[in-house]
Amino acid sequence: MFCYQCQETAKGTGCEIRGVCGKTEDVAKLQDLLIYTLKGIADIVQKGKLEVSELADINHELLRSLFMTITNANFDGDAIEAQIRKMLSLRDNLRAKASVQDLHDAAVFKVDTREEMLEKAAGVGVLATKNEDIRSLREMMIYGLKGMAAYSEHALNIGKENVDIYKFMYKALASTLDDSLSADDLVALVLETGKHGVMAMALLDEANTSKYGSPEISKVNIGVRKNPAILISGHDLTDLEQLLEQTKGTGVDVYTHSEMLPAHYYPFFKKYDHLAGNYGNAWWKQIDEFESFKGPILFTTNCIVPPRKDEIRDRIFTTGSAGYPGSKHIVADENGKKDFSEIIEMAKKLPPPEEIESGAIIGGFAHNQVLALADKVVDAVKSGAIKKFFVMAGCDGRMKSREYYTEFAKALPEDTVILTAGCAKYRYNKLGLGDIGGIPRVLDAGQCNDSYSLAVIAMKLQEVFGLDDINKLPIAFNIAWYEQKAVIVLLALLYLGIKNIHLGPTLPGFLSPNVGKVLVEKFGIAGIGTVEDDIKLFMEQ
Ligand code: FSO
Ligand code: SF4
Repeated sequence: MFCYQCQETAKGTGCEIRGVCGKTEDVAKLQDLLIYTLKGIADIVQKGKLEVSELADINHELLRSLFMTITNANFDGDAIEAQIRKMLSLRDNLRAKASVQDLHDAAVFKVDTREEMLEKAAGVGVLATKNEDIRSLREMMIYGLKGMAAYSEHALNIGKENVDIYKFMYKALASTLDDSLSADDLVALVLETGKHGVMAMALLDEANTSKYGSPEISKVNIGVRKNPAILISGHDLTDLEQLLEQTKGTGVDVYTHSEMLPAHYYPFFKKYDHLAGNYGNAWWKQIDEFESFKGPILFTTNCIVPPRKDEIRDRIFTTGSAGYPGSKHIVADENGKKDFSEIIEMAKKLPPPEEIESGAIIGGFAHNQVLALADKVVDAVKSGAIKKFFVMAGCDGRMKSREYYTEFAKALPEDTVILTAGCAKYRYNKLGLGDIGGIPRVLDAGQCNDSYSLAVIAMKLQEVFGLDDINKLPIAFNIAWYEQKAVIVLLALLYLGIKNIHLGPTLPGFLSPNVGKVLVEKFGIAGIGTVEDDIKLFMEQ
């Protein structure tokens, strides 16, 4: 196996025996074959000039397939094998209908057994592209597509989709099979990926706010009550809605976990009294926190950490693109309805969660809420009360070097404000950093996709201050990344013209030296240094 798609990749260069995330060699290979199958479908769509708006089933399964291969989403080899079979059958039907000539092997290969799949996968993974720069660009694009697919799937679950996103996905996937494309062609496609990332995030923002209202300043309890409870993790708000409806009046409370925390900011969810609070911290702390939670856990997406004990695995349920071998997977019926009764019955028999923290945290600073406070914010900047904003969005992770972000937040001058989104926030959202004239010093916009909100805020401030360049704003970008949704967020920010982004705790292993050089020269991308040096550098910029 070879996988280097996330920040925790072995030695910073690639996992070759087993994933640091816990992904087995077989699962890694099956994921590679699934991606290869998608490339084959894209080849048929592109060469056959097929009308993408007429491919609804395939479009939706394309999102699902890409999402299943995101870091920490699906560890279940059987589920991935089943998805390969489904996509091969869709591919073969499409090919029969389209009758296109000169198709790539990805569009015609045949496999039958799991052994044949694994054998085929060995020759079509990341390392099949020999030139390291071309490989780097192809993979960066694919990782961007994975992030884009995740956001598009959440929007689709709310009934919103954009055919231009699917069209681009086919174009980009097919381009990774085309050996005639130069590095420059691929750089252009990578930037186009960012453009479509903005579209996907805007679509999801529209879907979320049209269904659940605009996030507003909210206080979220981080302590516990005395009732038995279910913990819901991941990013899908429609799953949360269904769970809350089904637990109404059962005596079972629901707590959010990790990236589900921002659900509390939406007006729609405030009517559920049994939505009791947020339990725990970023994804990687689940090993201990699931133990003390006591009740069942529902994963709607990543990030799953392979549980150390069977007892915990048996309390884990997955749905959507998530999966874990031995944990029960809940499938939607043809109307998208999911039956969570087994989880609710399990919760009733288990003890209530054990308290690990108490008090409350504040969030809900997505674009609408911040723009409602725009006068106050602009005044604070003009008067010098706020010197600088720091966008510290992205992900958290296990590496010790991520302590940098807590130290950085603590060391920032008191006239600065942190704009955050994603699970990166858990490194500094409980530090009690105070406020500036009533504006909290940590403004949480929401999930990682709500980084879009931060870009909207920046663009609005650019307009208010009458600046010709977004980079002249007093905003610095110090982003933490982990998995592929962060890749699409980064590409989206680059597309929006944002320069000098610092990316850590380490630069991606999938950047070849030459591709890394392009990012540095064209966009001023940099890594992180020491807290002291970086703060000095940012404040002088
Ligand atoms: Fe985090 Fe995991 Fe949201 Fe990611 S929980 S790391 S970028 O899945 O998606 O921020
Ligand atoms: Fe390694 Fe990350 Fe790939 Fe897992 S997702 S196998 S940790 S590079």
